Amino acid sequence: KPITVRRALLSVSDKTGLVDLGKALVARKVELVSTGGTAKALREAGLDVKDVSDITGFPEMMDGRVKTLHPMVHGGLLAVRDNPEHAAAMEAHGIGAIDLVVVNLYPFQQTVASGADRETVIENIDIGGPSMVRSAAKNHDYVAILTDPADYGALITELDSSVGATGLVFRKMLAAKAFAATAAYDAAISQWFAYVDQDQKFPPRRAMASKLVSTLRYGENPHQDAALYVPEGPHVSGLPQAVQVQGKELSYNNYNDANAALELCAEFRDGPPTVVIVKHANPCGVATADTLAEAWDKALACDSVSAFGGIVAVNRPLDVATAEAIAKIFTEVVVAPDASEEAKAVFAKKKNLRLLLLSDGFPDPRRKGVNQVVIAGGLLVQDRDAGAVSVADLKVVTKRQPSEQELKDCLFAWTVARHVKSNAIVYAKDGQTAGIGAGQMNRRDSARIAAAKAQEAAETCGWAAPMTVGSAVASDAFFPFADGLLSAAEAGATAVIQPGGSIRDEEVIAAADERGIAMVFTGMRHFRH
Ligand code: 93A
Repeated sequence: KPITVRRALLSVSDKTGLVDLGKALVARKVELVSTGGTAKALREAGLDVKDVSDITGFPEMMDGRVKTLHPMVHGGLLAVRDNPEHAAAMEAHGIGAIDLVVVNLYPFQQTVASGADRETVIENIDIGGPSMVRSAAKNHDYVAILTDPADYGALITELDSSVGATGLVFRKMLAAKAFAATAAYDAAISQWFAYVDQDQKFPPRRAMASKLVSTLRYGENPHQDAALYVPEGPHVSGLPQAVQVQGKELSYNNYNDANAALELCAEFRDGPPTVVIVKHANPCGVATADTLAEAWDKALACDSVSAFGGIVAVNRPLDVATAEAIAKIFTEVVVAPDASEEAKAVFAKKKNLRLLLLSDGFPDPRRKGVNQVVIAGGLLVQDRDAGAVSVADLKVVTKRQPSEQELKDCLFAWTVARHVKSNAIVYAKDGQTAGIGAGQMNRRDSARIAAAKAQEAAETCGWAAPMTVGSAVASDAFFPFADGLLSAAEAGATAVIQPGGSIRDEEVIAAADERGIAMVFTGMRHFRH
């Protein structure tokens, strides 16, 4: 059913596009009714506007808390016009129909994000706005509800294509969007009350409202539909923001891998130049050096086979030398805090390579947050793994103390290992991963794979010995048996970092002592399944 738009109620906090919309409506013979600030803005643009207070017969009162909460407004929004009783009630009380509502709400989320005091936050809980949005959306058979300035253009197109009326399909689409907007708004308010205002901790909150950003070409596989959402609400400030500078549209797997690269690289955000190469959400090479270009060479050396088609993250603005080196192999995505014009020019020749620049740099790797995993019958929610140990927390359990260099290598390997799928074994030497074993069902296999990869790297690079010789090895969880440690010793590792806590710790320590290995316990494990 087309509904001719004769009267519009406008009440907006975000006045973007308001005047243009008002003008377009007036030009189409639509009568405008508005609340205080909105009416003022329209009048200043020379438009004729009626005040809501003239319709309700009440002034806006109580600091604006009560302005549109009135039967003259909600009757005009909710009346089922084809229902004789509703029509009679409108007639009896002189309620005029409202055909179009344009509302956006008090900026609650922005007020919270600005660090405003409690009173200001509470005052920015919009009551009248969501009420109008919900009334109009419920009655979408008759009323069109605009909650997003981005839709103003579409409304005018709609009016012009159906002689000043809106169609049901259009109104239904707007109603769906309107309820999503009020739901997200209320979720933000409820989260603020539950977690910010009360400083509540566990259980981790699940109800993070999210908004659709885009539908993706497909999911992990071409037969799966997929979409990207971003969270809304008071917890989202501080999340990383990236701008895609060039390249094809990001795929589902690209997002997932780029995320893994970003999270690992964030560990080194205050460190020396660092390059992370990720493949299938696991790092296949990580290195720090004096320059990014050098770090790239070292990271690539770890597993140049896997790096093909990889995702790269760097912790410094991308320079031309590094860009040229990266461009030599097929790379899906590069994540960087910035890039020089020359580096961008190098990538510009690679049409498919996606370059993501982080507008606010890398996020705090220890920031609070939640992880969610969907299981067959529900949703598992946990705090993100923000735990960390400092050098002071490490306990040397072997006869031999690690040297300063070994300790450095241990911590580097440990940092990488927490970003590797369990069971994770990482060999490292001189700020460079030597071999990474990921995702095996037993720790000994991960250790063997990591050593085998280091061996392969040595053959590819023409080194006399694999880098595992004289390396440090990290294990994301304790060695349940001595075999994992023995396999590390065989590969030439001289230092071990692991959580400890196995009932066979004594056995593992004895095996290390027998081989002159220095071992430290962290007391904290980093499973990642
Ligand atoms: O304080 S309210 O919850 N009470 C109301 O009756 C009411 N009516 C509209 N907030 C209310 N609004 C909101 O005022 C709208 O959602 C909009 O965000 C804002 C527009 O006010 P103004 O036109 O004065 O700028």
